[in-house]
Amino acid sequence: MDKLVPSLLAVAALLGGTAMAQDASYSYSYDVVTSAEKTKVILDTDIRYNTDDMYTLMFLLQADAAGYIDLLGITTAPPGVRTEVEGQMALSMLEKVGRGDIPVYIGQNQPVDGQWYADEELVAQWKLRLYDNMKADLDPNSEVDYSSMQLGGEYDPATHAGTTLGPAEGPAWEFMIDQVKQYPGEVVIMSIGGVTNTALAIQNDPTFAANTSGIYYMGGVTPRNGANGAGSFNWATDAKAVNIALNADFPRQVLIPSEISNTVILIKDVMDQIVAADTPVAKLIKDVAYGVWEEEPEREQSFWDVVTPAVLMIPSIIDDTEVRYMQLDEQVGPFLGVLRQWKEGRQPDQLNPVEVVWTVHNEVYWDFLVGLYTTDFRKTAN
Ligand SMILES: [Ca+2]
Repeated sequence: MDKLVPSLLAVAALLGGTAMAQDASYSYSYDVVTSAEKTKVILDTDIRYNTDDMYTLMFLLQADAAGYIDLLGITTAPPGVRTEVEGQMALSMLEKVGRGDIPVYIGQNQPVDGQWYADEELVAQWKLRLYDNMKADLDPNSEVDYSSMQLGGEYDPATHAGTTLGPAEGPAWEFMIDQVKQYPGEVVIMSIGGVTNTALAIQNDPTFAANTSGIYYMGGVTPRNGANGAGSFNWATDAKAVNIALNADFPRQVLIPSEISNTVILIKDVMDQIVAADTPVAKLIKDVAYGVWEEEPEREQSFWDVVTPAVLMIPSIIDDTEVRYMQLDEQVGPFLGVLRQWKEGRQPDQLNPVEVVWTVHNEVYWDFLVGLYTTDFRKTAN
């Protein structure tokens, strides 16, 4: 869909605010289509400090406090670091912002079949993704590589994983199944890491996918011209899991492809607006992430996962979208995780449509994000 983009003011007028924040610092109104009553979210994430996943969690916590969604819980996923460590970090973040009420479930570290992953030689030979992560999984005492905490800051265990909270009992996939049974038709799976937990939920409950509200993925290099896409960080970690999900009967599948990182870019001006606020979420971001922006004011940071919740809550933020049909290569070898795609009308019969979001209206996006992070919804709640 290529269309003229009206001016932002015209967009704001068209949107006609159905869910305006009560804080006057919001300069636009937004047509938030979700609500806590109808939209329950499970965040399936390879969360670590100072990653886009951290910003996504903060986004969802504020949206939950604002009543835009009901955040049911967090499930930890590959490929970031070991899922137990991710769980600790998530709990540490939740404790810091006073949201220990959100449960954290530890996900499965290894891919659904687990076969190629356990063969270190094979992985090295084909230079498969996540070799370091695999080593850490096989040897829990090995040094964990935190270099992917790319949004700033040195890793400090006391700050980044220290918490008095503990994870919830039971595997992540079981939590997913239980919640979908409790809220049929209302649960959104927000998959911003490997898709392993979701695939396990599908395998363990044939009614699972159809009874969700849909799945929103971040992953999958998906060239606009229809060419094959290289294995992405999130999806190549468990190509089989992605195919299980793509082939499941979700009412809706939406993909924010990795290419969104080319157009949605965090800059210091936005960070400055965020850290000026005294909300717990803004304070956490300031404490752990702002230092690198002071050291390097000109830096530009891709924002991958954090686009996903905005697309869920404000579909009108989508600038350009198209349906594609896709499968990943799941054979162990040089093409593992490579995405093959078909345009509408040319797809094999058995494949499901995926709504791919190529670009969003960036000004509206950043304005909404800053408003969310900097509004203390608990103070303005009735
Ligand atoms: Ca992620």
